[in-house]
Amino acid sequence: MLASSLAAAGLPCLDLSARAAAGPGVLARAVYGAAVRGDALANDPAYAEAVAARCRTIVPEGSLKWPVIRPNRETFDFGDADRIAAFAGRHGIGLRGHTLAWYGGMPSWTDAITSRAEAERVLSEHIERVVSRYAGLITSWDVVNEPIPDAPSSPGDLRPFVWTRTLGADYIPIAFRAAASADPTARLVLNEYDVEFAGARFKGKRDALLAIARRLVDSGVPLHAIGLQAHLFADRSIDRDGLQAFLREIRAMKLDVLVTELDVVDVSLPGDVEARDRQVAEMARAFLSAVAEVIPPSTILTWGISDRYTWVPTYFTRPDGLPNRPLPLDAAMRPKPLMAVIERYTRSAS
Ligand code: 9MR
Repeated sequence: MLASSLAAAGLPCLDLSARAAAGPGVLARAVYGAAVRGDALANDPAYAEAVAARCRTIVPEGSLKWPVIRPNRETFDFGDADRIAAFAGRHGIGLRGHTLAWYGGMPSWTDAITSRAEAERVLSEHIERVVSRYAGLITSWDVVNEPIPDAPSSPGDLRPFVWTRTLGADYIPIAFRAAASADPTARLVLNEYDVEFAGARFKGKRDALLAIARRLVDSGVPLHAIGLQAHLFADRSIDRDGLQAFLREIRAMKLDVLVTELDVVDVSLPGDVEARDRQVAEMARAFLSAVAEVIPPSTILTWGISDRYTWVPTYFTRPDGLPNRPLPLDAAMRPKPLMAVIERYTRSAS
């Protein structure tokens, strides 16, 4: 729907065919992209330039979340998301959607939903409206985001929020089916974090994610890929064996893998910038090499592109007061060692 209105407004639609023709060696590698902020794209030319130059796909960091597009029950506000879609169109960049069913920051009007029938109607209608608006433009959706608690008590444990309260575990297949019916061509992703580390809590997360994926696949629900958010923490270690065993199960289910929110939380690393950037890059390398050995990810996105705009300091400020450096470009848009690591696994934008 939006694709035709962009075309009518004279804005170019996506045409990745020239890029796709780059050659067989290149095709084996992931598409690189980043989460973007609409206000920064509009007001910060250096940032917009970096995104346009380096990304082949982008995802709105917040503009498609429920509190933004559904401030109240009656209103849909697509302003921010449309501006990001127009930016992607102007620059021939692909677009992902994030997210349709997530416990994080649900608007308070949804607290009034108590019956199963109403919940199913509101969730399905929301998804149909949002996904059909961007059908053909947003080619990949984080349909369900972070369904599993931080320390799951069993593989079936789900986060409590409006949809589990009213629909139980069924909210997940309901969401995927609604998304597929609104855009049968979109790739539908189940997205989660804390899947890669060593320790019982993280093994619990992998088991719970596999259980959800299996249930969907076994019942013929349209699930196409697992999104590994990959918010890496420098003070944790990657469980290479555990992660690879998990990925082999994913591969056996014939699902793709995307890295959807890569960054490295650097609170525990030394202040020295060179040493810190090196260790951040090394952490990402350890993770990406473990993943790519089992399933080369089709897409690798970082959660932001430049240290100028990152969620990390909101939760993880450094004890020495220095600015965090979790992303591939520094605050002055200069590439860091993390960018070089990502470039080994991705196709270049140019
Ligand atoms: O980076 C996002 C931040 O700007 C928002 O305030 C926050 C709440 O909507 O969400 C952040 O993004 C999260 C993403 O949606 C899901 N995975 C974890 C991300 C970082 O917290």
